[in-house]
Amino acid sequence: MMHGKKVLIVGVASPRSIAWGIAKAMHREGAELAFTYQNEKLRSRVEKIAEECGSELVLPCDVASDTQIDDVFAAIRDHWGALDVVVHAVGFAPREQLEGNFADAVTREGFAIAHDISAYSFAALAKAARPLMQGRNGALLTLSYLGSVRAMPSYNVMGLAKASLEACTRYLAQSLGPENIRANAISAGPIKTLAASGIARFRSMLENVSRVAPLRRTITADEVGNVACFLCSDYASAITGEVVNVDAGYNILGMPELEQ
Ligand code: NAD
Ligand code: 0WE
Repeated sequence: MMHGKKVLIVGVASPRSIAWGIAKAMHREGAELAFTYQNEKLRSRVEKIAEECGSELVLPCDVASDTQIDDVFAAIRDHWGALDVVVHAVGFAPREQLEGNFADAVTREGFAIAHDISAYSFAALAKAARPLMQGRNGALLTLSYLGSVRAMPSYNVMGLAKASLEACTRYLAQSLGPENIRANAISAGPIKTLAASGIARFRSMLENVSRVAPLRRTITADEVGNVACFLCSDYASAITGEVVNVDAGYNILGMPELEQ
């Protein structure tokens, strides 16, 4: 599905990362991959994972830094000369933002950090990738969550940042569509990754999904990977600005079926 496509994956932190499920699926479908890591602590992990996909390009990138972003795309330009796909699987808010009641937790600084790292960074990567994506069927992909459109306990300011990220997907689609660059998002159901570790009652959220979702189960990073391949492949050449739910059907419910 992705034969010969040159793909940059941003957001691998562990073998459980959604970005890793996407990378494996894209590698299986014939893509060439480059990876970034957030900091030196994560470097060796990402290098090991990249090796499994035959990837030679592993670059540092904290998305809070404009110069690190520029350096990533300069390295890709030197190595590949062009780029087909960018996968953005990055989200962050200060830990205290994800605890308790929204109005108690939210602060100006927490709001700014959540939006900078989780939403602006998608636009920043798109801006930097743009010159390398000219004259090809370019595709940008990000990861969102249902907390963008529904109020959820504890997700708090991340819900606002994901709403901004989804709007960013639509504005990028409008902005870059004339250059045949598409932008889409996958809204994934909850998965136990590093970003989910330490979230209070995450286990009971997973159990709730398994009980009430139409498919009566949670989803896997590999399943997100398959949809990601489709959206970034030429099979999805007319889909842009879309948010695709990959959540075992959870989002369509008005009321869960009552247990007997
Ligand atoms: P993860 O912890 O494996 O990945 C999060 C990534 O964000 C890590 O690789 C981390 O290094 C990166 N990151 C954070 N701050 C960064 C920064 N300043 N610069 C560069 N990278 C930074 O967790 P995940 O669940 O795979 O998360 C990936 C994406 O999927 C996130 O956008 C998350 O919001 C989204 N998502 C997760 C779930 C879930 O339940 N796990 C559900 C829906 C959407
Ligand atoms: O987007 C996310 C989580 C993103 C996230 C996770 C952390 C943990 C570590 C952002 N910032 C941080 N900051 C940290 O310090 N998800 C979709 C997973 C998630 O997180 C929740 C959820 C779900 C689902 C938080 C509360 C409620 C539900």
